[in-house]
Amino acid sequence: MTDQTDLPEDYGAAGGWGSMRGMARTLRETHPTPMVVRSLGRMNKPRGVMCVSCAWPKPANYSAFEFCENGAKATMWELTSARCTPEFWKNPAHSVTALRAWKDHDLEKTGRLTHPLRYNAETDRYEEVSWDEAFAAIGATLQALPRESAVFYASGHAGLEASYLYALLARAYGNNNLPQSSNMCHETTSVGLTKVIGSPVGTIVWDDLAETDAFFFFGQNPGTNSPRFLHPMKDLKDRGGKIITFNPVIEQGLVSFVDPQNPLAMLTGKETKISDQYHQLKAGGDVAAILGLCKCVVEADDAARAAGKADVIDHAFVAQHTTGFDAFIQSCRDASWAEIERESGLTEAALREAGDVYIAAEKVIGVYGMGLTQHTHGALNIAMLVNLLLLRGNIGRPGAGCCPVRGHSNVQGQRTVGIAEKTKLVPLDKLKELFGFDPPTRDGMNIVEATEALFEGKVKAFVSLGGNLVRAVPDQQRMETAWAAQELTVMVSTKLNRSHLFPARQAYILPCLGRFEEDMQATGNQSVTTEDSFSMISASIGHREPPSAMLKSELAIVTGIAKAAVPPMPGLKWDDWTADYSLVRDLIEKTYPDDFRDFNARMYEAGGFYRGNGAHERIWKTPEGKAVFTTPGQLNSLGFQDAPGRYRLITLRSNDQFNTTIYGYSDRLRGLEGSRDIVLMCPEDIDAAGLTNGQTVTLITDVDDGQDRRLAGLTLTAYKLPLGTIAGYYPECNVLVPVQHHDALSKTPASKSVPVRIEAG
Ligand SMILES: Nc1nc2c(c(=O)[nH]1)N[C@H]1C(S)=C(S)[C@@H](COP(=O)(O)OP(=O)(O)OC[C@H]3O[C@@H](n4cnc5c(=O)[nH]c(N)nc54)[C@H](O)[C@@H]3O)O[C@H]1N2
Ligand SMILES: Nc1nc2c(c(=O)[nH]1)N[C@H]1C(S)=C(S)[C@@H](COP(=O)(O)OP(=O)(O)OC[C@H]3O[C@@H](n4cnc5c(=O)[nH]c(N)nc54)[C@H](O)[C@@H]3O)O[C@H]1N2
Ligand SMILES: [Mo]
Repeated sequence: MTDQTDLPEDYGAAGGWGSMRGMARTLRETHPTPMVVRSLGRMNKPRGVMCVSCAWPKPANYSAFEFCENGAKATMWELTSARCTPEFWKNPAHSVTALRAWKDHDLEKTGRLTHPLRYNAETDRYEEVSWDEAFAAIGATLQALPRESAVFYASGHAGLEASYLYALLARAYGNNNLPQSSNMCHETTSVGLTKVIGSPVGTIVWDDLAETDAFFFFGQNPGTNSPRFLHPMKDLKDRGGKIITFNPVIEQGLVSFVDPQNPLAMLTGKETKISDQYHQLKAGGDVAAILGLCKCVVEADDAARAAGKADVIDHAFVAQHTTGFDAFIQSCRDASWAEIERESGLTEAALREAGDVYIAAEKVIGVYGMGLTQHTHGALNIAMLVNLLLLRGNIGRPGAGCCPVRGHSNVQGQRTVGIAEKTKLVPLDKLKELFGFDPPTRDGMNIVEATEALFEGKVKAFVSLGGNLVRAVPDQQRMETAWAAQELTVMVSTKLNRSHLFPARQAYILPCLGRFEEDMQATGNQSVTTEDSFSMISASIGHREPPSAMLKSELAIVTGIAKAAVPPMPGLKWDDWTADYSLVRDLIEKTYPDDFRDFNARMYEAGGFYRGNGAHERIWKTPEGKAVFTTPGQLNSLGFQDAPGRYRLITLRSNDQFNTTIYGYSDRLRGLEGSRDIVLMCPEDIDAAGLTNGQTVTLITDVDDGQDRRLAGLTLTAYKLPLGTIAGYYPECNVLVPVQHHDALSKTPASKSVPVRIEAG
């Protein structure tokens, strides 16, 4: 029998020498071109390059090295000296079908794509094609298709300029089918947060980090996914603040940190303890846990009032700024501690301890990530966190607020400039005025809807501006078949990935420049801009020689497709815009004048310029004109009941990946090395299921919809997890996620609570 106490407890701090070794390993794997250090030195600074990894903001007062372990890995991965040239396909072993047996890691390790490619079904290989031929054929096929049958997907990489024109291309072509990676990610935030505070994005800015008394962390893993966040977290601890974490998995970045940019700390190994309290709740248990915290606040307020002491709830704020308070408070009073304990998996005592910190802190920031958004009732999770913050007026004042940590470096910005399937989010009248055509008024498809339409054979063409959708979406097995059954796939990519291996009848890979590379157009080297998690807009300018003279910028590829797929119109000046991106920024400013005032002038400001956010100023753009308290209809965020033999599967990111890009097999901060084909389960559950640590098992999705979803060949690995919660890696586990298993409100796939069974063998 394996006991919890046998399990490794301490995997070393986040940061520290471990992060150096992690970077060194990627350095060895990628052999990046020399000068990579100079590129790293330019990262996240004015007139430098904005990191291609996550969307964590850049401080205005930057330090010498303003990057992290995983930003460095992402950089080295992009600046690799390896090239995937047309020669690659001439190797007898490299047919598209044969490459399907390769791991994601090995596909991308072939290096940067150098030439535009077209699939040849006869040879089952991609072959070099000229840009002109590719654009002409793509345009002709798109023009021949019914407008609703084409989809224009964007993964959150491309800058605001290319993204704005991409959205314009879709609308000028004739649809609003503009799903984006946030449909799998923070769409729950865009929809759920808007419903309760009238803003689709977080409410804090950089200065709030330095002012706050406490971070309450729900389901976000900064050590791996936003490591530059560790510095403000350490600063908070250094000035005596508190960090309270709710996460089913012990994440080392939330436990301790050694600042790799502090020589003394590195030499002495001085760790900063990060979380004062770590609450390992059940997956899907946040609604109950937060209700418990709110119950503590209500009880403390009652007691304070009875004793004639200062209020604990900010009643003046509640009265002036919110609705729904009475009903919500009643639900706090009605909920029993027994049911809160059962649903959260935490004890009353533990929740009271966390509640005490919340009450004692004058200013609190609520931080969250995929652990809240990727559930069937993910929007309820977010509404609950907002409830907690509203009780003490913790939104819209210095040092307090709501902090969703975004994913891709420009995922938020792409939405800002019109990559949106919902027409209400886009000023269509402005587009008409600026460009002289009638934009389509019917809503387009989000990712789940597009995937379902693909399964039904209704989608005939997919254009992807970045990304690896076949691997990233739910129901991967069905997706592979449906993706390949299309008329046309066009992938704008930097590296080879699994989506390329399921080519449609006509399939193109269009290789683009990365953000570090010079983007020479008729008027010189072009800057691009991105928006981070705090709604700050920054310019980024590449300085390196491109890996191949054949590459085009993302913007030039978008306009190349546009010119071929959309009939010429006087207002559509694709060539002028390609020659000078500042003209595109002028268009963005004209379309969104409040957000982008003096865009071309302000984009080089240190730390970026602030686009503004009503909720930050306590202006609530909800139908009620107020912030909304939400009374929960259930005490967990699940869309299924517990049953014997049914587990809640979390799909995790390792420390050695960026989404579907797998840098390696070291999940250092969890003490897991060497394989991604594993499933983590607590020893008690392993014993109760009659299984043995280390044996091979199969996961089977426990949903009765006629589909057989299973993932075999996983090594069962004893790990410290709550009872009933198990974990495996994303994207491997995507074969197990049913497409209909998504957040009720926003349709974000519920990748953090998939009902599964487990079998030996
Ligand atoms: N290096 C690196 N950086 C990245 C990425 C990457 O893959 N690699 N991806 C980028 C992208 S696109 C995104 S969206 C972000 C994602 O960054 P995060 O939001 O941190 O996403 P995850 O790592 O998927 O999950 C976050 C945490 O949620 C916890 N969790 C799971 N279920 C629950 C639950 O029910 N409740 C609670 N409270 N916690 C739960 C998990 O244990 C995990 O620690 O990171 C971005 N940055
Ligand atoms: N089960 C499960 N599924 C998930 C998640 C989960 O937690 N669990 N997370 C979801 C989330 S949060 C997200 S955001 C999605 C991510 O889904 P995607 O955005 O579709 O996937 P990525 O892995 O980020 O895309 C990687 C590819 O992008 C291309 N690329 C890299 N850099 C560039 C560039 O600069 N330009 C262009 N044009 N292409 C580039 C490369 O070819 C690379 O292979 O996955 C989602 N799927
Ligand atoms: Mo994401």
